[in-house]
Amino acid sequence: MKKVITYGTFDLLHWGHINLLRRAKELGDYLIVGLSSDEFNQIKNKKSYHSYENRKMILEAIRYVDEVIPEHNWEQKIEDVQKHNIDVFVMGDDWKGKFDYLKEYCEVVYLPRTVGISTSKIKNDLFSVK
Ligand code: C2G
Repeated sequence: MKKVITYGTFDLLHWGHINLLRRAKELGDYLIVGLSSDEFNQIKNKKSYHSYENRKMILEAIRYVDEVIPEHNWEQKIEDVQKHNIDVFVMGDDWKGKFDYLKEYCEVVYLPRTVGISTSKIKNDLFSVK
């Protein structure tokens, strides 16, 4: 079984996230998502609208996602890759190059980001709606 992992906050889930998850799953048979905890979001300087538990519930309802694990820090990826016997690590290409150190442990794939949608765009567009 070819195992894939990806990480993120996945708040205000949108079609760009789904595009990423779909393509990540196409690279293997089993997709794990390392979901940023509420505390780690603070370290990432990201405020998520939905709590970790609710973001986890939403992700677990997606057909492409097989398992959700917590992402607590920047340093856990090597351990996660080894512990879960990961074959492929996937991220959107806004992270291109940032996780190349994982090439020692698994394949590293950066997929093109979906243009035209982002959580911050959703927030900005909603905020400007009168
Ligand atoms: N993404 C995408 N297209 C978009 C928006 C997001 O492909 N229009 C991808 C991102 O590149 C990322 C994933 O969807 O691979 C999740 O996005 P975020 O929740 O914004 O993830 P981020 O905050 O970048 O966290 O350790 C890694 C970090 O946890 C990544």
